[in-house]
Amino acid sequence: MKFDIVTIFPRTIEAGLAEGVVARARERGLIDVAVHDLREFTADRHRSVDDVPYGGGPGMVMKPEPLVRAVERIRQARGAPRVMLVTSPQGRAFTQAEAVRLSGMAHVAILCGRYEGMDERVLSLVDAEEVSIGDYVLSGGELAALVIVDAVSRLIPGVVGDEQSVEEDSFSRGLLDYPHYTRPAEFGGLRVPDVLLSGHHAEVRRWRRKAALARTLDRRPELLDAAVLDEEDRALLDELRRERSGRT
Ligand code: JAH
Repeated sequence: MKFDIVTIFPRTIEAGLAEGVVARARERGLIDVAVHDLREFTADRHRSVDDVPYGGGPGMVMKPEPLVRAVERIRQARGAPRVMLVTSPQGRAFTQAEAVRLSGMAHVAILCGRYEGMDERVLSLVDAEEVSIGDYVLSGGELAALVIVDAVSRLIPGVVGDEQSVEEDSFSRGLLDYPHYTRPAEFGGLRVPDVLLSGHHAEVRRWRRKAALARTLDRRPELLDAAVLDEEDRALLDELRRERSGRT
């Protein structure tokens, strides 16, 4: 899978790709990430990438010409990306489902916003989709682009060693993950739940499922509306709701 990232901070992107699962995927040729310095597509002697907003007001706006020239270069040199993303707080939510959709694309480009954002005409001219990784303001889209590359790359076969762990990841199942423990069995005065030491695999599965449901109910109850729950899950959830109403 090919990614192209356009940014005024190419070293920030390279630093974020330099280690870990994504770096290994890149070394192994499973993903091909090209990083493009937006200033290389400027035409003036100051290499300007921003300008004052029409209509006045605070801040600066990304100029359209360098962005469109960068996209033209990507198309010539690397082929036409199937999806063009702009990272922005105004975008629709980037979710695990969106990561799955993108992982089926051969080529994705990401334009990183800076300042107050980019000239709105760029979005229609390059046919871009605005995506947001969450409801907070960053200093620019670079960290959001790295988040997208990471979440999408892990879904490409071979990128993560253990396929089962990818399938069982939080959100792949629509629920939060259950608590994890490793040795020693007692630490800081806290014991690992006995059932996990028991070797009763069916009991372990049931405990984990209930713990995942309990966490989701406590922390992200809205996820339960969309989660696909089987009969056992619904019984466990009823049990939890009864336990909770009994205790308060
Ligand atoms: C901030 C341009 N949803 C995360 C996100 C993505 C991009 C930006 N902020 C948050 C951003 C300033 C300028 C983009």
